[in-house]
Amino acid sequence: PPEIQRSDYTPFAWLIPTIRMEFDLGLDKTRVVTRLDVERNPDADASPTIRLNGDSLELVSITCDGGDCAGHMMDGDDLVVTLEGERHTLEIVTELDPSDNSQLMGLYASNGMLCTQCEAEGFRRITFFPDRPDVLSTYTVRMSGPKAQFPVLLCNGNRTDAGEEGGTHWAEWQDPWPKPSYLFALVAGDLVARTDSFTTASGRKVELNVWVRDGDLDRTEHAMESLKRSMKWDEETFGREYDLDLFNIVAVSDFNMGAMENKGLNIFNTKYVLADPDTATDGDYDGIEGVIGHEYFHNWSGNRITCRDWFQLSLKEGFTVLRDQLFSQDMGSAPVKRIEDVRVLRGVQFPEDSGPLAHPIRPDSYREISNFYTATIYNKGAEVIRMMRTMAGEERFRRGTDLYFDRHDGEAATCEDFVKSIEDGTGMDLTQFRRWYSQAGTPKVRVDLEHTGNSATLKLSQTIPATPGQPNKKPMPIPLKVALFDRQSGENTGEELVVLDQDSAIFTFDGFLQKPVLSINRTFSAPVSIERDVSRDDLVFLAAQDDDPFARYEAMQELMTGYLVGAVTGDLDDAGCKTARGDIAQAMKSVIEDDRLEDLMRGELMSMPSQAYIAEQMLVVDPGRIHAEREALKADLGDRLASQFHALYDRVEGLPFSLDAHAKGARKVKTLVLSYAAASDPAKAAELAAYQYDHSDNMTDRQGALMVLAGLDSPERTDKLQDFYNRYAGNALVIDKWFALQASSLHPDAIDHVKALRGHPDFTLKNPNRVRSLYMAFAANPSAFHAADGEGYDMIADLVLELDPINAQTAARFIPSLGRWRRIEEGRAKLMRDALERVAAAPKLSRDTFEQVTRSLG
Ligand code: DPP
Ligand code: ZN
Repeated sequence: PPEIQRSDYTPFAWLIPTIRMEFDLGLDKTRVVTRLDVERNPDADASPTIRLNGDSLELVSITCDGGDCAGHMMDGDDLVVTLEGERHTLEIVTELDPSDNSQLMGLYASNGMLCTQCEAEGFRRITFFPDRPDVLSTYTVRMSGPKAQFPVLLCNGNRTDAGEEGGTHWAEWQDPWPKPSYLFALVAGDLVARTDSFTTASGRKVELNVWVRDGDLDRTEHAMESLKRSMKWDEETFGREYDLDLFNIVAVSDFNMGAMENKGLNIFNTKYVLADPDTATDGDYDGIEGVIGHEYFHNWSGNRITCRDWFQLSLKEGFTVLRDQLFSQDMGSAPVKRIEDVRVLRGVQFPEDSGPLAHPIRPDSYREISNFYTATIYNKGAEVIRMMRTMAGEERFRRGTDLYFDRHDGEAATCEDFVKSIEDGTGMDLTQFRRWYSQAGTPKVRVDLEHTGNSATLKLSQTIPATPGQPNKKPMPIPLKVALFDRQSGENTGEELVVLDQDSAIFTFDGFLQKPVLSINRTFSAPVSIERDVSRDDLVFLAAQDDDPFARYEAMQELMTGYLVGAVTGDLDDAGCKTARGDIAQAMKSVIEDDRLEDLMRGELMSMPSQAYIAEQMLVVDPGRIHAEREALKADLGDRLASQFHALYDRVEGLPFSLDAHAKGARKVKTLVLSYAAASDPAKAAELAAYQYDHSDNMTDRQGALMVLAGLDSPERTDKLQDFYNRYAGNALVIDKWFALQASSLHPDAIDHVKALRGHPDFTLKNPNRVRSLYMAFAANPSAFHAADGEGYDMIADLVLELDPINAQTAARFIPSLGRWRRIEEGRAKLMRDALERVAAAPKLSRDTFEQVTRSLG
């Protein structure tokens, strides 16, 4: 398959101002009649033909202006029509089999209902159309089908008419807002709604519905409340008001992504809709609020202003992720949310940026766009915009976004349009900053602090590692929030923002008779990795008293990471290891005993760096060694701090269930205590976890206990896993947790458990949530996945080969775990490559998997 280049962009030769579609719906056969009004685009080079994209489509018929359409031919999957003159009406008939659509792109059947997913290129699986985001049309859609089977018929926009005849009914929907085809959506099925309303700032009363299957209604309250909060927040924070009288959300259980922002008809993975305390964890509640916000915010950043082409994906995704992050920060604990977001960035995006799939947030080429819905486009994209906000300040940044929304409303825009708006609106010069859009790789910032006389000198230098296709990088502006602490008083002289925009720079701070303690990259103001020689004393100091909660967290992480890297590489001898562990225990003790801390934040400070993050600090990694050292540190801390951990557990144990921060914090530290105990005193931990499991009245405590038990070799493990399964049989989302807990467990036989679960009657390759619950969890479980004999790699390769023909998009998502081979010790690296080569050698691969495998071997 060819590579598509960003530089090749040309506007489409035709405009399609209106489109009318008629769907005659059936699970096995749906007939689609599409009428396109096409006219020449005065802003594009004229073309004698119009290319209508198709994918696995059967053309039933085509007419032009009501008559024969002599000049049409198939070119691969596309339909190319020769057209003379200025404007025409094309009518195209296609026939689909939604129940046979296991790719879950286009129109497909899920649990007896029909639904669609069109982003990025699914519309071409419904009808022939210029399926690109810069062709904007107003849609009128008539849908009809058996009323008993599909009592509810939904589409974008407003319902304008409906009727019934015999057992068949129909509805007509009109969306007044021109949109690209990827935002088209349709749903038909037996659904019930939670209904509510929201009145916008200017007085528009909007009907809100969350549609689910009968029986799930009592798990939709949190989703609805999150939606109303999102609508209000976007008015207050970004001045964005909703623009239709109706907003529908539909939950479906078979879905490739988290959710989709189709205009007026968001379609969601059930995972991001359904919640009650008995079945959803605190993390699930937060995830729902964040994703509901995300999709809602797309109504402006994505739908009203969309992307000119898919290279601009971060225009809508980076900005919308930032918007949902800020929303969640405002709804809960801002520092804890920031820490969570940074953890995702470092755990997923940093590895991507240092591996074979590294790409800039605005890529230059792709083969399959589905492969570019990445942590780089989304999360690093959000960080890049966050840096602009940090440099401008909130108020000025808002002037920039106001200008962007004003200037480009109704358009298909580019990342450059966004940056220019921020530049003009804030008055900043972002010429050099634009490099963040074109250069891949996580910058490394070397930091040295020197002290002479009464001044402290901060020396900074940056390097950006080479990435595929980009051997040499230019320096980028890196905004770093800095504070200097007086060692005695524990006070700092105020936070400052320094911007490193050269290869290196020096900043001087006067008024320090003694060398101060440096706190840098506070709130994680730049998505970089900091390299510095910092004493453990300074880290212990910052962990205990930095006034920026993120910096405290960072100091704890650095303390533990520094030790673990030293232990794994052998840079620390036995005596050095011992002192280091003592220092970590001391810092952890102050964290446990600091009564000014909220438990939610305490939990963050108590958390160990992930294995992926530790691995990122080393050039070549032995996953087995990292795992062993990390577990040993856990056991050591569990031992040394046993009485503090137990006191903490006892303090929070009796707190009644609620969703407030206090109670959430209690639940978080309880399970953390269990996991430290599991490493130091497994028998005691099993007993305590079983007790927590039995006495819990909520999923967070129950899942936390079961997570700990799943890693232990104890009779309670078998008991509680069985109990959990029986208790929740038939609840797909909870059974997903049951699979995931076992696949991600620290149990030495986890790999065998996964193999056995593959044959469980509840396992299916047809449902992406279920596939991910077993295999994504497994691929992210370092001790199991990196089994020294390569069995874990083979299991993932087998999965990819089997899943690829069924659901290519989901299959391709497993390739990056194998693509890390260059950073893994030799023995395993070869086995990982072998697994990739076996996939590459398959006779027929999807474009998705082919691209990922090729780049990973490259
Ligand atoms: N639905 C996906 C998201 O919201 C893709 N747009 O990020
Ligand atoms: Zn999005």
